[in-house]
Amino acid sequence: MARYNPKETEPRQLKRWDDSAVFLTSQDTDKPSADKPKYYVLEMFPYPSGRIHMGHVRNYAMGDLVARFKRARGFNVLHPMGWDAFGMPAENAAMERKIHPKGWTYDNIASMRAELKRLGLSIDWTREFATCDPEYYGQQQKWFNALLKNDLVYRRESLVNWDPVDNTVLANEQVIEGRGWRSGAVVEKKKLTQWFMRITRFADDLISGLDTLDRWPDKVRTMQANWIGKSRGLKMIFPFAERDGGVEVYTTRPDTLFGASFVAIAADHPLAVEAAASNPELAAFTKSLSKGGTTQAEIDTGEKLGFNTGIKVKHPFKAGATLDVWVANFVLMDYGTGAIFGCPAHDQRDLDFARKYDLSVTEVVLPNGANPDEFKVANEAYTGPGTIFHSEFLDGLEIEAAKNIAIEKIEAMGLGEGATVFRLRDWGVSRQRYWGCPIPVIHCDDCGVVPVPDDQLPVVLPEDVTFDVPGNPLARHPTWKHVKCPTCGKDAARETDTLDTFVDSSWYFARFTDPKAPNPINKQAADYWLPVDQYIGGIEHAVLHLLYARFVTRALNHCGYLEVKEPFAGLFTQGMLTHETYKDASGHWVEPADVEISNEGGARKAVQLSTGEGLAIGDIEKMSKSKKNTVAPEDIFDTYGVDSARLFVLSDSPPERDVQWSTSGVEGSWRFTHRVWDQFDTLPDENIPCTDENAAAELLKAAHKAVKFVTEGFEGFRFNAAIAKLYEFVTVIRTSDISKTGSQARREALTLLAGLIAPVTPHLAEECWTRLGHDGLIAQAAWPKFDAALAQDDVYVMPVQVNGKKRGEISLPVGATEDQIREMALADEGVKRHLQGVSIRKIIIVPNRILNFVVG
Ligand code: ANZ
Ligand code: ZN
Repeated sequence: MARYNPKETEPRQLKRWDDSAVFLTSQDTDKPSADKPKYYVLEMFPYPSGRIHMGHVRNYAMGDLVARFKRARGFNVLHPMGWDAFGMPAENAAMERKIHPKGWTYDNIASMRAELKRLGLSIDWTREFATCDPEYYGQQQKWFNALLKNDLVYRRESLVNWDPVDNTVLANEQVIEGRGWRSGAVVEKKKLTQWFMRITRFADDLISGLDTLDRWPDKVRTMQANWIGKSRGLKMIFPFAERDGGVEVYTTRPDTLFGASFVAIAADHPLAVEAAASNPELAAFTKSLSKGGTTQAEIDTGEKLGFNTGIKVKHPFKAGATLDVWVANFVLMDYGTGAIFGCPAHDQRDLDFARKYDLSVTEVVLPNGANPDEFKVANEAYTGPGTIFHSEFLDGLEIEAAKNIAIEKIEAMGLGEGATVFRLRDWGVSRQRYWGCPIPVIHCDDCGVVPVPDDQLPVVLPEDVTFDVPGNPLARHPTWKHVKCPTCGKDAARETDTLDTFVDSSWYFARFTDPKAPNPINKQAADYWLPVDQYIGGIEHAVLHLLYARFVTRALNHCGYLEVKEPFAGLFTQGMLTHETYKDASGHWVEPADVEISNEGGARKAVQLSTGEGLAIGDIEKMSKSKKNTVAPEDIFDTYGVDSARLFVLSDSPPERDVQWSTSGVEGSWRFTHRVWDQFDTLPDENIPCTDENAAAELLKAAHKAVKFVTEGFEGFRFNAAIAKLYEFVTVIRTSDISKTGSQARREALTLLAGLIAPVTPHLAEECWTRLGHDGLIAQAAWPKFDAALAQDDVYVMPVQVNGKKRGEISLPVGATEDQIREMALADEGVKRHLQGVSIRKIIIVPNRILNFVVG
């Protein structure tokens, strides 16, 4: 009996797949593999950080399972791979280690490609590209200019987070407690002219499109809807008390107008700028606000600061009453109208502000059941339901009704109109960095912004750049930016901003459909392959990447590049990998590879291998470099083989949940692969006759049930449940007696088993296939079919209810008649007890489902 040796078989099978080019997808979308339906499966492409990690293994193992399964099921499958290769880490490496970002990136790609290839993924590698390839980003520059022409890209001044040490703009996410995430410098607010993509043009469509994505997790759809933040409210004017005109505010709570105690405007609101011009104290105040971040969390939790401008406005409903206009740091210019009315009793930020500056607090929403004479807010605003009070003509109304009446009244007074606004803001895509896609425009003093003509694209990054001083290497390059204007021929300057890397990843799935096309997108190929049927990736991309990709697809659609509007028909977000953590006596984390666990008398103990010291076992946490609780995929592949690693990450928990890596877990998978091989290895060559028809029938029944269960499990992303069934099936095979079943039934069972494991442990499956006597590849074989009659259960369990409450359960033979069902139910002890002393009015039987006695 030969022991299964993955070290020997895995490279051999990889070579067979390579040699026969089985995973290449036809480019020929005219005759797309004859009558096969298409299936596009894609895992979020990796950032080439240097090494693959266990999270990658899980993500790609899932995608590969789906790809192999669908291929076997008769689909024309597209399963490509590429690299999300621009971004800061390459520049950091350049700064810290004096390596060129390009060299660093392509070296990393080379080593990660080798690791991914070792995983045995059924990928069409001829379609591979990196987003830093000029062939890719040059095409991106083409569609960028098409968007510019279609007014979906524009330039404007905006307030940005500016890191004065790194000399760059930071995204909101990169500002941590008011400081730059890299430099630690206090971030400043700076006005810069930036490029934006007009994502807000599609705000409504991006919300309504969510309804069509019925194969997306609800959670992700909700997160996107919240991010886009559609709300109905009112834009209304508070007229100035002493002159014409007024301040326009945006509110979603016009029902609380009688509780207004002040009006507040953003520091960069035109009225604030005007007032500051003649008020040095106010000018100093607004200047001091230009520090600190602008994230929602910072605004909500940060200190509320204000300055009373002395300007007064009239309350629209209260004759003679006026409100002061303040400049406040929690009011943002680029949301709504940049001005609000504050109602401290029912908004926490307003309340914090009112308490700080001693402004009046008037309750206008009375919680249900509260006493109107006693209800007062203290330091917590009341934002719940209730009825309106202290509000004249709104008194006694519910909130929603009061909103409508207030809007009607303001409209009738000519002071405003009901309006819909979105929280979503246009996407700022300018980055003052080197390692990104150059924005393909030229600035000319006479002609303004001139797009680089298509026939002069790509605008390629210069390679002779320096990273020894902070700032943008493109801007300080001696020659690169100096060019002639393409329109008038005068001296002009290239744009030196590059694109946010989220732009690169917002269309790569479309480029994969024809990665060598001379235009950004080969429409025919894209229309054939898109949408992606199954997209798989981490939940951390629930908002940004997935929203940008949905937007760019709409923008490309708008410019005529493709037909679809939604890029991903199905989305699956897999859970993360976790591992126990270990700490030594001095509090340092210790990596699992240096730890031995023993189990003495039921107590788990950890010892550091390199020192022999005892270790403290800590919590199970997401694998991360900082806690050192990672395991290196290469080590696992070397020790247990690729198939065992794939099997473990797919089998341990439901794919949407976290999976805890453990040595004993992967050892279990490793043992299973051996057990499987042993069944094939011991299959006798000579024919052994069947001596017991029943035994053979039992074995085949188990086989066909397994095929049915696994097929449905793979289809429904219940990989772990399907694999559990495979374990069970292998046990049935092992414990069956071949001298009774005969070798023919055993061979049939094993043939089905080989097919079922092929998407999970593909190398092993090929070995088994060869062992069964096939010359070809199982990767090209059809998916096992089950015989419905054999796969059916003989008995099934039916719950029995009395007046809708479950009182018992009965086991029934398949095909039992209603009379038989009733008889069995009446004989059940639990049911009998509940039928005592009552009369049965009606018996409802839903065949195969449930029985209910209605009694009285
Ligand atoms: C008065 C009011 C009373 C408000 C109340 C809330 C509660 P969402 O739902 O997020 O759209 N707001 C409007 N524009 C703002 C800006 N530029 N910067 C900061 N805050 C702004 O939030 C809408 C609410 O956020 C608006 O409704 C406004 O405050 C505030 F009891 O108006 B509200
Ligand atoms: Zn010009």
